[in-house]
Amino acid sequence: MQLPVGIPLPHREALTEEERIARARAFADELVLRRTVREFDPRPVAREVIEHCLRAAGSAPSGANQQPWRFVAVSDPAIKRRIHAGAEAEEREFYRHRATEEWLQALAVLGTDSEKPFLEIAPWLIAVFYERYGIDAEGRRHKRYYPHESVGIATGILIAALHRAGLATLTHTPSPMGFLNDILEQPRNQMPYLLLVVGHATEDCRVPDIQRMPFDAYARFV
Ligand code: IYR
Repeated sequence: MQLPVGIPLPHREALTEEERIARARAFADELVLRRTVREFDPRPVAREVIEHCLRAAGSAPSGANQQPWRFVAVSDPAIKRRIHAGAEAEEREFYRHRATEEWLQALAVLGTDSEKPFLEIAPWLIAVFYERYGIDAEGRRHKRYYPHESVGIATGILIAALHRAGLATLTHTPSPMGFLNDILEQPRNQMPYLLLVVGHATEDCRVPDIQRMPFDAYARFV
């Protein structure tokens, strides 16, 4: 197939099969060490690190190349305080009223509750949004294609990049997250997708005693 438009592929890497296997193994070996962390240290992280990780995230493939992701990286203590208050208000509702008994039971292994002190302690919060629709100069709305999938992929790359940079992350999903639009002054065509908490784990950080599925339980070859 000859594409009717386009430029020659700008980059490819010539590896031997051996090098390829070694790289694939090393990447997996590194990523499986990632653990979601809920006990963060206040130690700061340079903005440049966050910028590079966001650059990696922005390389994601997206529906019709519309790149519907928007990221707001927050280190301002006053804004973090407001996000903390907004998230805990929703979480209190969740744990007291919204969550079903079955949901609370599924969460028991994580030991979570509505208290989210890490939202002020961690040096960075990255609010992830997806564009529901674009708005052109005439104010017309334009549909975005596969925004959830596109932003999910970008967020996965972001988490991998942050891990590679030696940082701990927590994918936090207070629900609903409309308070993020208000606090961060993001327009209404942007839907909050996830709040990523980023920083260093505390010295004595503990994590839930949970395991990953065995490989054969989630992948097969035909
Ligand atoms: N958003 C709540 C509850 C929660 C829900 C799921 I699904 C999790 O995997 C973890 C927590 C909270 O952050 O506590």
